[in-house]
Amino acid sequence: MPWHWSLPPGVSTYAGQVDFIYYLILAVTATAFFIVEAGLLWFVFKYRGRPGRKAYYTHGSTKAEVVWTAIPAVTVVVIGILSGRVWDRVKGRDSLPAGALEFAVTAKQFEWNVTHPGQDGVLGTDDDFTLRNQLHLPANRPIVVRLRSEDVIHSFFVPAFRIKQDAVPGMEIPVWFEVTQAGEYDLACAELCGLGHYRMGARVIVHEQDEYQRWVASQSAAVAAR
Ligand SMILES: [Cu+2]
Repeated sequence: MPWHWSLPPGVSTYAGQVDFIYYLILAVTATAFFIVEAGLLWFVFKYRGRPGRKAYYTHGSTKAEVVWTAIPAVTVVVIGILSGRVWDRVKGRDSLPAGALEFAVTAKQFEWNVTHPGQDGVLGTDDDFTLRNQLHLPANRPIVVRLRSEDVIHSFFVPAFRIKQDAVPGMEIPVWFEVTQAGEYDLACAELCGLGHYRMGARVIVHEQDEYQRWVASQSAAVAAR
């Protein structure tokens, strides 16, 4: 992928909301950064050492303290409320969409094993098949990934979908997303999990719906022939 300053294009239904929070926080922190640095430089200049100037002691200003406490407090509460809504949609207790197509993803040092639901679209049946480092799914349909780990903590991260979730040994953690655009995307491990962490990547191949059906049929035929 070509290198960019900005985020990779977001291709999930909630990518826009996640990006809004990201850019809002970036704008707030960038504004604070430039104001603080400008103030610092101004004070360094204004109160520089000059002949005959004596040190001056002050107990500060209650008014200034109230202002510089209130503004960040209000800002943090507003960001908290706005991001809470996005969090609820993406990771909330009841956020899993009904009728989603389910996949089982098991992480281990240093690969992703993806069990696809097969032609019946149901996980845990005979026509399921497992691929290493490949996740094939249809666009414009809610997807649930049931995430597990066989050894240490890993993290399922698809930047283009704006989703990241730890895979924790002993737990099955569901993750949902819906992709709006067919294409190939990177799945990376986002939790330092050992010496091979850097190469723990996989491809997510998002098909159009009818193309996905054809692809599953061809895979199932291959499984049946074995
Ligand atoms: Cu890992």
